[in-house]
Amino acid sequence: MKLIIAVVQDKDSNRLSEALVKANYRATKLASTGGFLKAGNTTFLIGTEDEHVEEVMSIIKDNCKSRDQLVAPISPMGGNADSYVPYPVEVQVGGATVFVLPVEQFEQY
Ligand code: 2BA
Ligand code: 2BA
Repeated sequence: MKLIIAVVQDKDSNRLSEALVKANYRATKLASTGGFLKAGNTTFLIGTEDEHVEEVMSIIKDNCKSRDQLVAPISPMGGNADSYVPYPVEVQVGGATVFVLPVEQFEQY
């Protein structure tokens, strides 16, 4: 068994959870925050058998889009003036950042 951890954009999270339910996969959604943008994103935990990992990965790929997002200028107030960025910078946020971990034990009580 594997645990798939997928960090996706909030905009894609409903579509992804619907697609997972439709394909009969179980998942847990956690509200999370990106360390860099400090904006909300969604982390999916999906526990599934090894032979289903590929299908889950393609469901994630098909339902999550990468987008450009503007990073607000960093305020010099109370911070280091050297790192002050006076203009918005655009970064590309990926459709999904996915980790696949082995599961040692799985129980449901
Ligand atoms: P939920 O996804 O809200 O599911 C609540 C209950 O609904 C489940 O109880 C199960 O009885 C049923 N259910 C869920 N998905 C289904 C499906 N595709 N078809 C038919 N019935 C379905 P539990 O199995 O005790 O799960 C309780 C909660 O534990 C789940 O809440 C989910 O948040 C988490 N969970 C369960 N299995 C998981 C897995 N393989 N990976 C990640 N999270 C899991
Ligand atoms: P954030 O940390 O808010 O990052 C959003 C986007 O900003 C990233 O998109 C990347 O394009 C850019 N970025 C992040 N850190 C950067 C840095 N130190 N310098 C320059 N640009 C940077 P993605 O790479 O697609 O990541 C989207 C979200 O996935 C991240 O949100 C984070 O929540 C999660 N993530 C990405 N890589 C991760 C990792 N190795 N471990 C844990 N979470 C990760």
